[in-house]
Amino acid sequence: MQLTDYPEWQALVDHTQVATDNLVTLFENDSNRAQDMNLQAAGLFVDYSKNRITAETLTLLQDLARARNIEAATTAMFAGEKINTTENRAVLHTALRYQGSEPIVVDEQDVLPEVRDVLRRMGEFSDNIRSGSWTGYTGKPIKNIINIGIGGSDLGPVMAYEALKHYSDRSISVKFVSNIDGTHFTEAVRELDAAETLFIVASKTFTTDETMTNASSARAWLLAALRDESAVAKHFVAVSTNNEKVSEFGIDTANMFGFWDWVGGRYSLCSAIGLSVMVAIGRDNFQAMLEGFYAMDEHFRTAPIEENLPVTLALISLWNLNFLGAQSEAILPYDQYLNRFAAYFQQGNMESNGKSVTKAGEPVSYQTGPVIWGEPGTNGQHAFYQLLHQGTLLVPCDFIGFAKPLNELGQHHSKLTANLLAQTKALAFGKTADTVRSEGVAEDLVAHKTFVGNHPSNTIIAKQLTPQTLGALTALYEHKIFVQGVIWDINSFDQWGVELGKVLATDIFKELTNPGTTQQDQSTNLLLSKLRELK
Ligand code: G6Q
Repeated sequence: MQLTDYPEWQALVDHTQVATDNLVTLFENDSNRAQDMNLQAAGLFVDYSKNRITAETLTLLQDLARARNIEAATTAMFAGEKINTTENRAVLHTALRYQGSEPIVVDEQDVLPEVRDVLRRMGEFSDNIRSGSWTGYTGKPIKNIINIGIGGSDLGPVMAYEALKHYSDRSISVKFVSNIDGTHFTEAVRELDAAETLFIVASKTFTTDETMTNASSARAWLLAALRDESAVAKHFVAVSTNNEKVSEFGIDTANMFGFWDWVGGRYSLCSAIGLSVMVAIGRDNFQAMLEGFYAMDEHFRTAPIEENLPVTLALISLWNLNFLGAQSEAILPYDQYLNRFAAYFQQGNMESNGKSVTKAGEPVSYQTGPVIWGEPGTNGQHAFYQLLHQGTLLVPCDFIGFAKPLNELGQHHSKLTANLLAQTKALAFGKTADTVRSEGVAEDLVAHKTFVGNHPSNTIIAKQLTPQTLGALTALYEHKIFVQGVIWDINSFDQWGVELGKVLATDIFKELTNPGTTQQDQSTNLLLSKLRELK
């Protein structure tokens, strides 16, 4: 049965027709609304009262979640069942941060001993780099780490490195090279001494063209400076599941950190893919981050649907997307350190839930994953918030803020927080034409200065941005994506949609480097000839 044929879905359709109340009215009619519409877990407090929902909306959404067996699906994921059906793989990123003592079995084998062994080796490696006991080919300690990876092997480490920079060792610079554009690599190494630089080549498959191309250029750059093949072993380590390819590249597998096919790229931050982050912040802080993830995992796994934070945020988001017509969601962290958080979940969400067939391969008849975007506050306020307040699109927003700043500086933090709260308030409650008029605004400007309000948002607050908080926050969004995927009956853990472009690029590359050897379409031919002409 298609999701839209479920009576629980129909009940929500009917409810949409009656639930026309505006946020102003919803708050006026219920003085306990804010008190009733919040949840806390793993150090995060979430106010979801500024959504166009009532208690009944939530109940109907929870009924839908139950009808889609969300609890059984969650149990299956945590138990290592092969829920990634198109690739026949378990989905066990939760095992990477599991702090308990029960075994987690995949293909009749407990995965935890290996998980913990890799973490221990990562810890030793990080200690050695940070203490200077790992030296480069010329005997100098390593001062620069460059992570070469893309997609899931880049965005997570970048996000977490930026988020936890406050906790990092500033005597080591950490950079990330992902783009196949040679500019990315060239600019990253521009002022670096090869003798002090170590490359972490992070690639699950060790076949990704961007990463292999950048890694080859890194090798050539290093050898141009150090002029001895044996230097590679002191300046390259690999994070991968592919021993053979790592050896082929010339990296000693003793310097390889493994992970497993049950770790999806965009869910791999807690695996060895996080090695650059561990080097930057040290093993204890990395462990604290894992504990934060685990705290949210445990909440998600055990809390009843009504009190479950990832489930609640997933359901409210689903309401906005499937019933109120939203097509995107903005993630707006009011913390400069979270400047890559929205970009991280742009991949996390869009690659997971940007699907249009069900698990059985049937076309869906409802909207699935939204466009995810966002920038840290307050920058966005001077850029795109105009559209949020007065545009024609409905864009639900998540605001994220902290009670205590990591960098105390005059009144900056109070001003930052005031802006966060002011934006959620302005979006929800707006400003009526009458109020504008009462301020003496000329009649021809009244419409321009009116804010209709009624824009939904969640506000997520924590005490301070710590490794634990980041872990909990990240797991919250991961599980939100999972819940929506289950309800939409799609496979959130494959990404076939990225394949076609890769194949076509290989063919076009041939044409670019060897004209006349392939058949292209008219438009591509014209663009190729224009590019040749302009070269
Ligand atoms: C993420 C995707 C994708 C992947 C990259 C890099 O879930 O699978 O973003 O992480 O394509 O792949 P490799 O790690 O294999 O280089």
